[in-house]
Amino acid sequence: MTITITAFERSPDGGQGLARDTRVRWALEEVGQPYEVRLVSFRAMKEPAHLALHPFGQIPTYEEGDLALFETGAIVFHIAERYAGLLPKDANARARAITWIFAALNTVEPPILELSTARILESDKPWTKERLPLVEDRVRNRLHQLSDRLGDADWLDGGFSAGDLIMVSVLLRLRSSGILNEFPNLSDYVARGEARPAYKRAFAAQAAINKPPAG
Ligand SMILES: N[C@@H](CCC(=O)N[C@@H](CS)C(=O)NCC(=O)O)C(=O)O
Repeated sequence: MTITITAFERSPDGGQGLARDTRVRWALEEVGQPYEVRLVSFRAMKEPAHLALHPFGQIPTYEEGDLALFETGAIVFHIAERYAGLLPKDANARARAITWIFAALNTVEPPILELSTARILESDKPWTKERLPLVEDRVRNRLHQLSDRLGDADWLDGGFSAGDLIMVSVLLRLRSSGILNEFPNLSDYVARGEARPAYKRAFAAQAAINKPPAG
């Protein structure tokens, strides 16, 4: 059955791989499933055809036969459940790996997104200078806790799992802030994720679409 995902026609990050279709591409590469990509413009994302797939008018979406999904956590979880390679077989280890998907999205990603909002969307506000250190410290607090848990392990719970895939994807968004470098074991963890051949293929595929025009 053909799998089709949606991605930005032109990603605002210019191909740094931070748009969330990269997570889905990565998961599909890890499990060895081919996929097609439908590119959508910002305008098309808010029109009825796309809203029928994604109620919030965002990317990515995922279509497979008569199944249509949105939300990267749900999409990656679905891929990991349907195809082997991203979740352990042992029931308890599987439940823990799934827990890390939720932890990445519900506990680690929110302060990171708040930081992006403060740095990018609110940079011109008079109160941003005062607020930014507070937001950065909220991120640091989470990273301290995550760093303590990871310790010197390669992955969060045994072998690489969908939980690591989402956690690395979430942490990648922090790189430009410099905060990730304050936690060497986390920046090594992210580098390990990026070194995976499946990640490299996913990154290259989205970069190919978002390359700035020549000249
Ligand atoms: N929680 C959603 C977030 C999706 C999301 O924020 N997508 C961004 C691209 S990475 C988007 O479509 N932004 C454009 C918009 O919201 O209009 C998920 O994980 O799938």
